[in-house]
Amino acid sequence: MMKVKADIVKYRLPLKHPIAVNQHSISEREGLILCLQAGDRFGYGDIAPLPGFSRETLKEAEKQLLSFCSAVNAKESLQDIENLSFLQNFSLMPSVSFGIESALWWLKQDHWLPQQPSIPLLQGDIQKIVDRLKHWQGERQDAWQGKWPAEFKVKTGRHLRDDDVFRIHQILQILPDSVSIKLDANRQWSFDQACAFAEALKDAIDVQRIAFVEEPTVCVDDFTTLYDKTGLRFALDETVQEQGFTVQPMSGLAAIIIKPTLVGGLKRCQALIESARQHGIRAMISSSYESVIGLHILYQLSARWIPEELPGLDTASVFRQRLIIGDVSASGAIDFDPTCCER
Ligand code: OSB
Ligand code: MG
Repeated sequence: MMKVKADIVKYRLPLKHPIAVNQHSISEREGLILCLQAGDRFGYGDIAPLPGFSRETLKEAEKQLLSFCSAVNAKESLQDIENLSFLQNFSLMPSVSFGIESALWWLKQDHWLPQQPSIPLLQGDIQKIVDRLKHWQGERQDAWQGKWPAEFKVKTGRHLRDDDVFRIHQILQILPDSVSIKLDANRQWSFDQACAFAEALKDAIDVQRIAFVEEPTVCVDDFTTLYDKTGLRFALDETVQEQGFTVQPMSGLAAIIIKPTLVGGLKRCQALIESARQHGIRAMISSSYESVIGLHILYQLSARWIPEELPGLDTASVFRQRLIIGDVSASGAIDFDPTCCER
């Protein structure tokens, strides 16, 4: 029987520019890495509540994680740990439950799947976006090697309505007809603004090229009304993070977005994906500014669970540091960059 050791590494990662997350502005990302070791095997989990999105704070998450570590260090084997009443209990905070379940999962992996590219996120200045897209096919350094992805993602709702329509119009004019875009309003529109946006959009472009808009307004009941009025399909993201959410078919519902850090453990995420599949609704994994450890887990889970969809994990470029030196090794071990973490 193999004894398992648990400890925690705290990290602090400066961002290249402050980012706005739901009325909060953050200039660095703080989190905890749960490190498990069993003989020569390692397992890591990333616990990083996102201010503005998570209900729990980092301090609260740390407290729960510390009691998990003490429980692990008092147990004899991995089997004992997986049977811990601690893990059966649903009161774990989402970020903690994601961290613990993924560290236990990581410990058991004997190989990694090749990393799929992620859906590119087009953010910020429209002129920069246009330049980037115009040079796309000449771009050879990234995962796309100059090929077009089937979809791009664009954030909306942060600009004036006409501005949003103009931006999307500009983007679609550069993209080949076969490429569509997903929008994300993060509940920033009122219902009237969302309708006005969709109507203006319909005048300018073929609305079928919009795969969906994530969370158009604060009220889920509006989404189907918006679809019935305008034909604009929608996806659920913040709604999926609410406690007790279950997948129910809704007219116009194209996809559910799963952010494991915010939704909770691997088991819950897998059940949501399964249930979306049964209803013929797309499901995709997406990030919430996790470190490269969290992103590695999300890439791997997406490739295993939803091989037919590319994940929405284009968030690594906001960080100034990578947290680890080199890549995750085949044995699962990693080397921390001591300049951004402490044990
Ligand atoms: O609303 O989808 C969001 C990142 C952090 C917090 C919220 C969101 C995001 C993203 C991640 O947009 C990227 C993606 O989903 O493609
Ligand atoms: Mg979203």
